[in-house]
Amino acid sequence: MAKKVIFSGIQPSGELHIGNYLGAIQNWLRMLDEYDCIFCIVDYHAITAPYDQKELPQRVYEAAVAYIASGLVPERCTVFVQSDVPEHVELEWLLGTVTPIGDLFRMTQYKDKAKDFAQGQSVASGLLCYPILQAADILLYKAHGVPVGEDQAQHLELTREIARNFNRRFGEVFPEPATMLSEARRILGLDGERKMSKSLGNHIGLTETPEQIWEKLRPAKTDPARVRRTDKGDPEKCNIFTSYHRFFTPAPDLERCAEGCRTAGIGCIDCKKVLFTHLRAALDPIRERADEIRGRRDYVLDALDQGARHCKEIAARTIAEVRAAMGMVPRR
Ligand code: AQP
Repeated sequence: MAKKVIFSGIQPSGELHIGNYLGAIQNWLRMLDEYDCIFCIVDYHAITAPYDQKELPQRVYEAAVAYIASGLVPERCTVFVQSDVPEHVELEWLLGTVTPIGDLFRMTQYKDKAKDFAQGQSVASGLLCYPILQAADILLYKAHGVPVGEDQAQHLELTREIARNFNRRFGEVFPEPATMLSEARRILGLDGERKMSKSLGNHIGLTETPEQIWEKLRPAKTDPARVRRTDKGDPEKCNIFTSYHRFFTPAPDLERCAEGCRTAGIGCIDCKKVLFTHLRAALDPIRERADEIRGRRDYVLDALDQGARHCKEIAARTIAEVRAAMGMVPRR
């Protein structure tokens, strides 16, 4: 029996970070055997926010390197760049005809990201239509599930709504994809206040060196109650514990740090050193592999070409079906 299809993606809007890793990639890696997995580098999405076009090609390349270095290798899944399959944009347009505009304006990501446009600069309509493009990404492959972090749950709800609207109007074409939330639903940044994001400067990069990581980790906020080394704290109020330790540090060390925080038996710097050791155990192999494949440009580009060819075949079939359902039939 054919495996169920899983689709997901990350924007090449900056350096991939441990929020992307815990909220998306780690979850994807667990699905490689059970599902037919398609993972996209969503560059059409990345250009909906202000960006530098000179940097985009390198960002796309680095995202591909990070995917492959994390274990999303072409032998086990399909990795491709969104703009290599322009059918994504055609389907977005077609789905836009069954998407109420009010639904787009109520998306929290739209409201948050619209604020990033400078004062006086009008918000691009592409940002408003972002969730329709995301629905097109998923429905083009008739994906059964979409593994994402919590921030994307609202968009996934809208994707199902769009699929229902389409099916009701034009006949049963699309399955309704399930939201597959990761355990690490929303990793906060080093500021301890906002979601870790590529664009907020509050991230730990997936392929940063140990020196760069420690430089960021050492001064990062902990439980504000722990002003002096002898102050007792609450690990549940410490972002270092709830966002990072919890996911990277295995049981005996995790419990030792939590207890040490409650009793002031361990200082914040020593507690961070424990985390740093486990962070390195997870990230060193990814960085080393990235360093190795970064220079093997043909290997990386071949993987992306192979992915695009596979996706184009599926996309062409779906687009033909959608066009026919909507009355755009071949005239000869
Ligand atoms: N902090 C996070 N915690 C958990 N999951 C996260 N994801 C992103 N940040 C976190 C998950 O990663 C996948 C890809 O996200 P994306 O890069 O396409 O979009 P984003 O969420 O907008 O990522 P950033 O880093 O915040 O990018 P910018 O700064 O460019 O907007 C998704 O599954 C997401 O849930």
